[in-house]
Amino acid sequence: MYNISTSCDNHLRRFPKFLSDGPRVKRNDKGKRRMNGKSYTPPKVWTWKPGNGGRFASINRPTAGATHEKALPMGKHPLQLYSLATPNGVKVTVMLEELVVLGHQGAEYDAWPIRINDGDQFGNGFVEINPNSKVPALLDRSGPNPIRIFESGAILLHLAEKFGSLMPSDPSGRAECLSWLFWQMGSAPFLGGGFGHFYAYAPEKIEYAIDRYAMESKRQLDVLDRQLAGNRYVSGNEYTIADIAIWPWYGQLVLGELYGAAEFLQVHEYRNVVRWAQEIAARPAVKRGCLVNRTWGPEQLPERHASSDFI
Ligand SMILES: N[C@@H](CCC(=O)N[C@@H](CS)C(=O)NCC(=O)O)C(=O)O
Repeated sequence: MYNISTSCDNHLRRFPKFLSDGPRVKRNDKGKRRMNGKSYTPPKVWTWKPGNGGRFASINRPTAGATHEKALPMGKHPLQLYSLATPNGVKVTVMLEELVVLGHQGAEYDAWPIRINDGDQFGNGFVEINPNSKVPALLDRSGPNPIRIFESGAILLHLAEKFGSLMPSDPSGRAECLSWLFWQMGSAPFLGGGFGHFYAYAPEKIEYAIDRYAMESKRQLDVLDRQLAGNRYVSGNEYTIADIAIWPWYGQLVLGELYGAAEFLQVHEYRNVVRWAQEIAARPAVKRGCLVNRTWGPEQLPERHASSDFI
């Protein structure tokens, strides 16, 4: 049993290994790296230098596929989730907790942690359900044949359609909801892989990269702020999978929970986004969803098998 009284904390800030300093290497083998102010001329052919990925060096590599044998655990519910409480993982646990709150018994699920810092995403069992080796991934065993679903947006859509919930059914509402869902899928990599990486994780601060992605992140926040000026939720007056997808990234950002960048990006200026983010953070299912598969910090719930796992 775990207490869920606190709100979602910054997922990445709590990963001790993500926060360890990356190497400050200086390489001149053919191409020159731009380290500590020196310019970089790419060589003719790029080669992988293990260890030069800064804070993510231990899990980044240029090839796909399994690196080791590791079977996935299996629980009793039809839905088996393999994930971690990162922003992409939280989308799915929030969705499932919302469905349970709505009374969908079939949405009860077993959630298993995939410890991405330890390389669990490269075990053969996980790679079978997500060839892209990233959390979250879902196995739906409710039909005659198990269905695997990877990519958080695809999982949200699968669950919304399966339970007929959290996505409008009229063509116009559905189109608006899906447009924002896919907006998130396309936009967040600029915030996470672009801004977050260069601002918080890269082994050196590169002004060009930080400027470029800070500008784009602020533009995206402005897109959301304008949309939320006239709408309670992102795709209208209904809470949908668009909100569930967008909140763990942009909601957490304006609540000061991502990358320690609230002041740098002056997130308080996006008042409609802040209002929306606070409203969503207060939802009981969101609080629970943020806790599931959390393997760090004072409150953890690495596995979830029943609603009674929460206090
Ligand atoms: N587009 C994917 C992104 C998933 C993703 O990037 N997951 C990260 C954690 S938030 C991950 O598993 N990283 C491990 C790795 O890159 O090896 C989705 O939305 O599901």
